[in-house]
Amino acid sequence: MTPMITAFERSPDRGRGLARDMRVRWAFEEVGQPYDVRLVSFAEMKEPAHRMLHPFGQIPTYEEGDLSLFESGAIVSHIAQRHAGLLPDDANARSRAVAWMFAALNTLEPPIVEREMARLLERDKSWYEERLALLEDRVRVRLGELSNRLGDADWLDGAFSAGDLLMVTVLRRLSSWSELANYPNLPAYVARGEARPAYQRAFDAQLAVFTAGRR
Ligand SMILES: N[C@@H](CCC(=O)N[C@@H](CS)C(=O)NCC(=O)O)C(=O)O
Repeated sequence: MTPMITAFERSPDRGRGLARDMRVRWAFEEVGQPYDVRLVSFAEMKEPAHRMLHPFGQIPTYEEGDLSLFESGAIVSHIAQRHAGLLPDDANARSRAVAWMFAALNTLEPPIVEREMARLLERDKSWYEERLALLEDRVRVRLGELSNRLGDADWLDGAFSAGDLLMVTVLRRLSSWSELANYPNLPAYVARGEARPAYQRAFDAQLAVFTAGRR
């Protein structure tokens, strides 16, 4: 049975691969699993039918047979556990890769998204500049720590894993901020991820949704 995921009918990022279906598409492409996509509008995401799949009324969701999942990390984890290619065979190495998946979503993504949200929603507040400086410092701390750990390695722990897949998608959220360039191994790391053929197929597929919707 072909798994079905949901994605934005009209992605606010105009198909730049920042919506979280991108990481799920990339995981499918890495393991060679075909998938179908159901596009949903913002209104549909808040309808009871969609909330049965996703309690928070968001994308992406995953359906296969009688299994339905939400949370991009849980979906990538499911794909990585069902197929070879995204998690090492060695039990300890596998657990370390899972640790990097959590690090991407729990330690890096929150301050990055917090900064994004402030820029989107709080610009008119009297305290905006002060708060933004604080949020940006928090992101810088994490980038410095990640950069130190990555050093001159290609990937976070040996071979490319689901941990790298999630970390690259999280770091890509910073692409419109020049800060990443201050940690030169990080843009290079992101570029290595983006150069993977599986990434490119996933990117093209989600961009095609946006381009088709413009006609
Ligand atoms: N933690 C969730 C976040 C999901 C999320 O924020 N999805 C966004 C798209 S990237 C969304 O559906 N936004 C629309 C909304 O919240 O109304 C995950 O990783 O799947």
